[in-house]
Amino acid sequence: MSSAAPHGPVTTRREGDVTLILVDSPPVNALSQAVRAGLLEAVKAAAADAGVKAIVLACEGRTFIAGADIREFGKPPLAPGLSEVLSAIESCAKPVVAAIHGTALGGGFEVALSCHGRIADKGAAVGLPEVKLGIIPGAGGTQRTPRLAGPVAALEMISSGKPVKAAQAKAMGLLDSVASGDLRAEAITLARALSGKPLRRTGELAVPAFDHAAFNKVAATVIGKARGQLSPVRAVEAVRLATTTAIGEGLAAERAIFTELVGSDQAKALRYAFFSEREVQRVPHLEGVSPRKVETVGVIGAGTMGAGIAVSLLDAGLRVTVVETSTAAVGAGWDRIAGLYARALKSGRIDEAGKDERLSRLTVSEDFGDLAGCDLVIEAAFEEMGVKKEIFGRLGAVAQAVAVLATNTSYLDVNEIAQASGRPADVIGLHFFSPANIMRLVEVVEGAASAPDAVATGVALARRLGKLPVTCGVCDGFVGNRILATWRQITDFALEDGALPAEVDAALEGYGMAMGPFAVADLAGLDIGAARRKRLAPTRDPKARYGGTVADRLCALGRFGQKTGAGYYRYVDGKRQVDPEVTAIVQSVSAELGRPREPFDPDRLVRQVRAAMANEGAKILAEKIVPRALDIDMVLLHGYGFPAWRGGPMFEADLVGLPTILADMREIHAAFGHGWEPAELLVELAGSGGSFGSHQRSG
Ligand code: 3H9
Repeated sequence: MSSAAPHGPVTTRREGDVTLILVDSPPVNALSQAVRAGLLEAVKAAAADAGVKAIVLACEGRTFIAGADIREFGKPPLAPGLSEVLSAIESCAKPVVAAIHGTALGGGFEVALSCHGRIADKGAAVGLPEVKLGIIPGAGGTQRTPRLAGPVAALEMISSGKPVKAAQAKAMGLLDSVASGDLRAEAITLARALSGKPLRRTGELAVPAFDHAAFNKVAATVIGKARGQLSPVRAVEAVRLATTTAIGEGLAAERAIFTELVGSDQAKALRYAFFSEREVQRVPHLEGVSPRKVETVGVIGAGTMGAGIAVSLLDAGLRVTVVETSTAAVGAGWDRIAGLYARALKSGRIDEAGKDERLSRLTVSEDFGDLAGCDLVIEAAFEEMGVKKEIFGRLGAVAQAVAVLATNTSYLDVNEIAQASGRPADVIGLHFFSPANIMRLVEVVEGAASAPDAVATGVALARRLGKLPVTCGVCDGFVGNRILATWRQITDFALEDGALPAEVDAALEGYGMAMGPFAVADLAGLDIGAARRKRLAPTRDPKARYGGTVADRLCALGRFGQKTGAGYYRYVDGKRQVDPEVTAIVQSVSAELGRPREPFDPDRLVRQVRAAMANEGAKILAEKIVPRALDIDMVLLHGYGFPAWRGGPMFEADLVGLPTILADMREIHAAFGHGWEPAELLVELAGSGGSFGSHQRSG
């Protein structure tokens, strides 16, 4: 029997003596006001209906409730609040069972936690990802999870924000069962079985005994890793409260922390990052353009980058042909790719069959002609214009007419490379980041002559690889490396003016960067920067301050970073250590350049770096290299370890205020001189009360 009670996105249906409450609010059944109101009404109605013995709560569409409606955050709260809905569910005299498919996240999982039973599909996952949005669970997640899973597991789950799969969630005590067949039917059976028995209300359970030392250890790790981000630290506080206070007090304290955090700049930044990550993939001028078909991809070069790209392509189910220049290089290339899979196997990321299946789709060849049948070819050869032009000349002749030809260059002019192919409309840049099989960012570079469908093909391929494509135009270093080159100069100047590498790294790691710039340089290899300085030397503006003397000196000594055991630091057992030899080099360079060494001011450096990034971003926007400030922010967040909780350099500049950024830029100009003038767009927006966020490319 079925009777529908229409209430916007929430409807009910009777299955005999069980009421099935169905949420249907695409795309992800977020808990908007209408969903909350509908749920409350449906639960109350079923509770009052004498013919109903039990209730099942399920969702239509691709997932169970994915959480609070993030778009409502920052606006005045609308009744009913989620806590009111949950207490109606938990206190209901009839059993309520959550039937979970897809993902039950955040407030969605909190709904499930307030039910008296939980059953999930095999492929489902549950989680409390709130810390990733700069908040903590605000409707009981921090208080109910420890009561089911124990405080240590709850702390790990809440402070990391990582979802857990159904089987693991069952083992942790978060689910009653994993469905073996029809989820809803099994949920109805469970609900009936619970009827007439004392109900297990999560909020009424005692927190199980736990290992206090283990809890403190996890807490210390979380706090140590937070590096300025508030939400994981506050999550520790909230979960700890569950172990020391009664449920009512714990819920109130959790709510207070949630309310405090939801209005914070960090939460605003993380919400912006969440939506921008999705928005960046909508490229306005490519709307409606169909990508070309891609099933077989060629890769030229099987070095570190080429091998990583090949693995990424194989993981996505594509056929891959890698071309190298000699028999020895073919063997080494195969070994490199197989080695990456051996590591994946060892870590349990794939199994033996998965490895074999992937490698069965791989060909490594010495014959350039093998690229003829590829739908798309990615060149990952040596970073030198002569080499690239020679390759694209041959590629233009060999590749089939419909193929897209991509270069993985980090800095070189894609237009010049495209011309060398003789078919520039087919050429784009696909700039992967190392290690290419892990890093999410791909800059999809649109040349002056690139056909829109070639660019759309690059975007579609990157998405298929599970990467985040950011489309941009041609300039030296594109978005990411161009901004990096600018602010790295500021850090180079800092060395000459009184700082030491470890002080600069500590300042920027304190700002939230994943790794300080000199530690990164040691990891990437100082030869990369040296090659760039050499390439740009003929066109370097003699009036502009040069900052590369310390780096040049280190390279001259063969200190190329971690791979040579020494760079800005020395490495003992893989650990970086301050090297007195570098201190001496830095000091002598200052003396040679006649620069007095001043006491290092970390706050000033951070302000300068922040302003320099935003200033270069303003130039990138004005030059129409990307259409929106969010494109720049997503590059920095996903490819350069910029702290997500700051939103990105453009978002942060808007938050700080463009007049302040402009004042910092003027100070930088006064200190470093020619080449450091504030960008025109920054001056204009600061003067007019505008923002980067509202500036959009026109034309
Ligand atoms: C919370 O719950 C707080 C509570 O503790 C306390 C409250 C008092 N709201 O990602 P997709 C949109 S905090 C609004 O591409 P997928 C998204 O913007 C919340 N909108 O799909 C996109 O829109 P568009 C905790 C949302 O299949 C569309 O849905 N929950 C929300 O790749 C499709 O999204 C989370 O943090 C939302 N909550 O992945 C979960 N979620 O099409 C956040 C999504 O216009 N969501 N949208 O671009 C996710 O992780 C993924 O969306 C999910 C699906 C895994 C669910």
